[in-house]
Order: sequence, then structure tokens, then C-alpha cells
Amino acid sequence: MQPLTIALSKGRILEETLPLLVRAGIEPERSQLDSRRLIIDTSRPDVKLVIIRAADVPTYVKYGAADLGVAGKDVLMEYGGDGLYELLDLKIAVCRLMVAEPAGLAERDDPRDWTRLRIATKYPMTTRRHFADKGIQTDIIKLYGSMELAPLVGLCDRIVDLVGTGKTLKANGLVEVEHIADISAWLVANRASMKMKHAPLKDMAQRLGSAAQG
Ligand code: PRT
Ligand code: MG
Repeated sequence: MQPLTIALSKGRILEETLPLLVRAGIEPERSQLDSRRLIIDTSRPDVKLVIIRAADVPTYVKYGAADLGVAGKDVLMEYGGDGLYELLDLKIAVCRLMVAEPAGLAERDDPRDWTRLRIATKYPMTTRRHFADKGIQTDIIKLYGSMELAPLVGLCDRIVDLVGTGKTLKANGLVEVEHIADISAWLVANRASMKMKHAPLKDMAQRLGSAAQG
């Protein structure tokens, strides 16, 4: 069998992909998963997992360092899905990309009046594109995390961030004011692997697809 490498990120993506892999008949080596190893063997000698940062998954897959990867749609939108195939919506790690602002501002704010916005976000490209399409200019402040803090300390008026339960926004006195995109994790594939390893790749996508549905 031709070997297959699947890129995953620690945290949410790994946690929610593991049950799908198990249902697809791929049991990762538990002792390796719990260690600091970055290459994980599985019950299938031809399938290995590599554990990397979420934002690096598209890069590994694009360059063929991994044949397959699991990445949030937010990451794919921001870092470009070009150079790879978006094969399958796994419908895991579900959340939404939203514009949020302090509740006090929201009381007197009308998104229809927006012409220029100062926004803090981890997603500058996606944010700029979203507002440019609506003719709204943006001054974007790039952050790497804890976006919810930025409006509270005067860094910006609004943020663009992922919202799951909404608890983080609520705890920081922020409210959602505009929806940008629904987000879930996708199975992505390297373009060359799709040709060279067509059969094993298709088989894996099918197994994960039925695991995601069942
Ligand atoms: O943490 P690290 O810096 O290594 O990378 P990462 O933050 O990109 O990884 P991780 O594991 O946090 O997120 C991986 C992927 O999970 C993201 O790319 C999304 O596709 C997906 N996902 C799903 C989420 C959430 N739900 C989510 N709620 N990613 C982040 N959040 C954060 C959000 O940014 C906010 O701070 O959780 C907070 C809000 O949660 P609620 O439930 O309070 O609304
Ligand atoms: Mg995180």
C-alpha cells in the first residue's frame, strides 16, 4: 500500500478528528499521541499522522509534506485554499466567523452606516475581503489571539473572531453584530497526491466521509 500522511493540529481539530479516524478503522498509537512526538503511527502501517499548528496545515498539504490534512474553513479562507483540494466538509469544530463589538456601542451602531472600521483580528485577509466587497474601508490590527480583549482596552472598536457558544464574547461584554461565514473543518488533499495516490486517498476520504455522517 502507498503510505498516506494526514496533517492534524493539536487541540479541537485533533480531538474531533480522532473519533472519525477510529470509526474509519485508523487507531492512532495512544502512547505516541500522549507524548511529544510529532509523527504518530496508527494501526494501519501505511497511515501516519503529523501534528502541527492549525495555521500550518494548508502549507504542509500544499507542498506535499502531507497528502491529506484537516483544517478549519477559517484557516483555508485566510491562508488560501489554492494549491490544494477541499475534498470534504467533516462538519466538526463547528463555529462562525463574526464581527463583534461592545454591547454599549451596539446599542447605537447600525452596520448599514459603516464606511470605515478599525478592526482587530487574527484574520486580516478574510476581514479586508469581506468589507471590501461591501465598499467598507478597514484599518486592520493583526492579533494572534485573545481578540476579545482588544476593544476593552481601546485597541479597536470591533473585532472579527470565531464564536462557538458565545460565552467568551458574553464574558467580555461583547455582542455579535455581523455574520461573515459559517465555519467547520474540512478534509483537504495535496493536488499531486490526488493523482499519484488516487486509490488510497479516495478510500480514506470515503471512510472519513461515512464516519462524519454516522
Ligand atoms: O491555539 P493555536 O494558536 O495553536 O491555534 P488555533 O487557535 O488556530 O487552534 P485551535 O485548536 O484553537 O482551533 C482550531 C480550529 O478550531 C479553528 O481554526 C476553527 O476552525 C475551529 N474552532 C471551532 C474554533 C472554535 N470553534 C472556537 N470557539 N477555534 C477557536 N475558537 C475560539 C474563538 O477564537 C474564541 O476565542 O474559542 C473562543 C470562543 O468560543 P465560545 O465557545 O466562547 O464562543
Ligand atoms: Mg486556539
